[in-house]
This record gives sequence, C-alpha cells and structure tokens, in this order.
Amino acid sequence: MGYVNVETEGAVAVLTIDRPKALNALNSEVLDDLNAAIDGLDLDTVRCLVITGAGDKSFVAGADIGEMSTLSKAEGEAFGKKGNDLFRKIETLPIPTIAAVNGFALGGGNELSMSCDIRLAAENAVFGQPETGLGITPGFGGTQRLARLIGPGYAKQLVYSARNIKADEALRVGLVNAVYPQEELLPAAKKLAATIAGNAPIAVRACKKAINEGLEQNMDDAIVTEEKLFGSCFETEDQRAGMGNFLKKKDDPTKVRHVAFQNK
Ligand code: DAK
Repeated sequence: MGYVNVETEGAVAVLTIDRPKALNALNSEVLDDLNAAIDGLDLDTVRCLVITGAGDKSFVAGADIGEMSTLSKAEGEAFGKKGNDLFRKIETLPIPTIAAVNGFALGGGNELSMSCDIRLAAENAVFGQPETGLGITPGFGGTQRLARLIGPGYAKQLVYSARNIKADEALRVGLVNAVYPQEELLPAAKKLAATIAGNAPIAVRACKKAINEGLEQNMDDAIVTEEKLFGSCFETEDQRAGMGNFLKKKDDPTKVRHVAFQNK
C-alpha cells in the first residue's frame, strides 16, 4: 500500500509508515493508507499490532505542515476529523497495539503513538507537541491523551511550551514504557507483541476494553464493566483450555504445557 507497509508474522502485524522524504509526516494520503491498512487486518488471526516508522530517524514528524498551511477553517476541521477518527479507531481496535517509536514523534506523531496501548522508544526518539509554536492547538487528540497519560501538570507544560523531550525524559514521565538502542527496538516490540499474542485473545481483548472503558467511568461503574467482561470469558474454549492447563500442571509440576489458544 502506498505509504504504509503491512507485514504479518504469525499473529503479529507490523504497519510501517513509509514517507521518508518528509520524515513520515502525515498528509491526507498517509492517513488514508493507514486507515485502509488497519481496515485490512484480519482480526481473526492478528492478535497484536505494532506501528512504526520507516528509517532510523523518524517515527512520524507530525501532520504535514505543507498540506495544513493552506487549509481554510472548514478544511482544517475536516483534516482534524480525519485524523481523529483514525486515531480513535486505533485506540479502540479490539487487539492491543504497540507504537515502536524509532525517532521523531512530534505533533501528530506523538498523538499517533498515544493512540496505541503501549509505547516503546529507541534511544534517539524525540517526543513533543510543537503546535503552539505553529499557531495551532494539537489537533489529533494531543491535549486529551497526553494529559491522561502523564497527568495534566506535565502535559500542560509540554503543550504550552512546545518543548520537545528526549527518550529518557519520556521514560521518566511515563510516556514510554521502555527505551532500547535503535537496532533492538523493533525486535523488542515484536517480542512483546508475540508474548501478548500468545495469551488468550478473548481475555486480552476483554482486558483492553475493561481498561479503556473503565478509565472513562467512575469506580462503581468501572468495576461493573470489569465484572461483565470477566464473565464474558467463561464458557469460552480458551478459558477452559487455560484453566485446564493449570490444573493439569498441578498433577505433574515438572511438565510445562503450552496452551495454543484458539480465540474461541
Ligand atoms: N510536515 C511536512 N514536512 C516535514 C515535516 C512535517 N511535519 N517534518 C519534516 N518534514 C520534511 C522537511 O520539510 C524536509 O523536507 P525537504 O526540505 O527535504 O523537502 C524533510 O522532511 C526533512 O526534514 P528536515 O530537513 O527539517 O530534517 P531535520 O533533521 O533538520 O529536522 C525535525 C527534523 C523533525 C526537527 C524538523 O523536520 C521539524 O521540526 N519538523 C516539523 C515537526 C513539527 O512541528 N511537527 C508537528 C507538526 S504539527 C489539526 C490536526 C492535526 C494537527 C493539528 C491540528 N486540526 C486540523 C485540528 C497536528 C499538527 C502537527 O502535527
């Protein structure tokens, strides 16, 4: 697909945004290609998704400033909606998502990484919301997701000041989960994705839903959300296989039995 390469290894899919001449900046075509790539995933077989950028310099250097510079108010709103609809689709995708941030993650790039469940970074990664320096607000959910992820105080400081931060600071404030040397980043992301994909898919999906939906609710309602999703795992083949495996292991503690979960 034009600006997005899709590679599937077992139950893990890797989407690579590939627009090197603009450091993988998001123009309308890249957004369309990313949307089509996500729609094209076979969620019966793919159990975890990794999103990364081509090359070793940039994840995504933001929304395309050239394209945005001439937008009218109405066009700006439409562009914002296109990105927001896509990022929300990624955020609510039933399967877990990992952003492997291999360089600049600025503006829309940071916002894309934040629409994923987990962020892993290369040592050269740079994060930021530079929009106020460009005369605009973050437009793809940056004000909302950054504040939820790292807390309003630090998010406000970064958004108001338009200051970029390096991987070590991103790790310290909890924006990323881990930092790797550049060449180890994608293998580490794929390894984590494979670990996640090896667990019971119905349960993993239910956990994602429980965490995402519960965070939008008060604790009483959130606990009910969890109860329902917990209940939904029962009578599945995966629940029977997973618990059965544990009980069998108890009979023979020297044997480690791997469960091949069926997603049923
Ligand atoms: N857009 C378009 N082209 C970009 C780009 C971008 N965001 N970032 C880099 N490029 C292009 C450069 O123009 C250059 O192209 P040529 O001149 O070679 O043709 C090429 O990529 C290489 O970049 P540099 O030569 O600048 O490379 P350096 O290593 O010197 O610098 C840099 C790398 C990432 C520090 C620098 O390129 C940079 O500052 N880029 C801009 C980063 C940025 O400000 N990103 C945030 C964009 S704002 C909204 C919807 C969405 C948004 C807002 C509102 N609504 C509609 C409500 C989102 C906004 C953003 O994402």
